[in-house]
Amino acid sequence: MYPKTLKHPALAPAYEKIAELSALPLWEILGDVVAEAPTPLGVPHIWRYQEMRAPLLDAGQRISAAEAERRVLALKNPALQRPGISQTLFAGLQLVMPGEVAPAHRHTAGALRFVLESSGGYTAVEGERCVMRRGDLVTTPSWTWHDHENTGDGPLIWLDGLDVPMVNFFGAVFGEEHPGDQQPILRPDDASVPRWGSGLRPYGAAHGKPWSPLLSYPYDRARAALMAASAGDAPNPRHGFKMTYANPLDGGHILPTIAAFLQHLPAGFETTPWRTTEALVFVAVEGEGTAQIGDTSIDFGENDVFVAPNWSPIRLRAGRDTVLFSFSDRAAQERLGLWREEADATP
Ligand code: 1HN
Repeated sequence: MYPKTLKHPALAPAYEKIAELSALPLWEILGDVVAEAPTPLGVPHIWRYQEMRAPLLDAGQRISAAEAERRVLALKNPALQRPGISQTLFAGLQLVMPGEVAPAHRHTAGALRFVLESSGGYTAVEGERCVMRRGDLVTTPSWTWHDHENTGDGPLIWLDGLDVPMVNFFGAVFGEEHPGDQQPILRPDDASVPRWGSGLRPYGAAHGKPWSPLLSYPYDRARAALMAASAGDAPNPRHGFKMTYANPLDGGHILPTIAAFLQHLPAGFETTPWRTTEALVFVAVEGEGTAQIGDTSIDFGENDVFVAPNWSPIRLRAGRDTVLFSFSDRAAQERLGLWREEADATP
């Protein structure tokens, strides 16, 4: 409870009496409570897709999606006790085998899915099937019904990103199963894409939710936007070419807690160091390169997932032309007025 060396050791007997009253002398611990700058929580780490895929597919033979409810290998930060990839974020690799359904449920935690391997399938969200092709981003916001189905003939694998640790921290965890395995479908597939993703807002209509009404951000559209920026703009020294997945109604983030990004680093491009209070999870969609995160150097290739803890200087270098998807807790931090960045951080 107290630091090893007390600032005022002569007061130790008095502190014992105070502790008996379930109280603490703040003057002994103030340096921990109000530090000058954040201490990174968790460590930089990479999960290589080819190493993760084998045990995931093995689980696919041993336990059904229905039995598992969610067949997910949770990516646990080696320096954290709880199953989070960072102090604030959950990440996992989920597998649905051909013909399988991961049954419908809902929970207060919000989620995104970034598709890594697919020959056909979808996530149904609130009566709408969001088709899952490689590179597609699908969201299942807080308390929305969602189920997954593989309609292809090969494994359907995606990266799950959830705000579970944040929701746990607030003690706001609720969840329930849907009465059916699959929810009723009310609209055409990917209906939210033409409805909300065409640069028009329905006149007078209010969405009224703290998340994007666009539930699917297909990769072909996202990549085309990124490459148009890349062809027309100068690269940002810290990010190369980087786009934010945006709520089309207000330009905000996709979810109230989680922000997502798509980034192009041309072959040979090296970013200058950058650090931010957000914890960032990256997955390489295309290409390969090196990430220097704090003191750790990470070589990444296609589908590898790596994490940069909060306030760790990040430097990215692309070996080949590289596209990175990333998500972070920045949306929550901005809403809370906490988000900060530092551009001249030395790694
Ligand atoms: C969940 O509901 C899903 O619906 C995936 O696919 C991962 C991790 C923690 C808690 C709930 C899903 C999850 C999860």
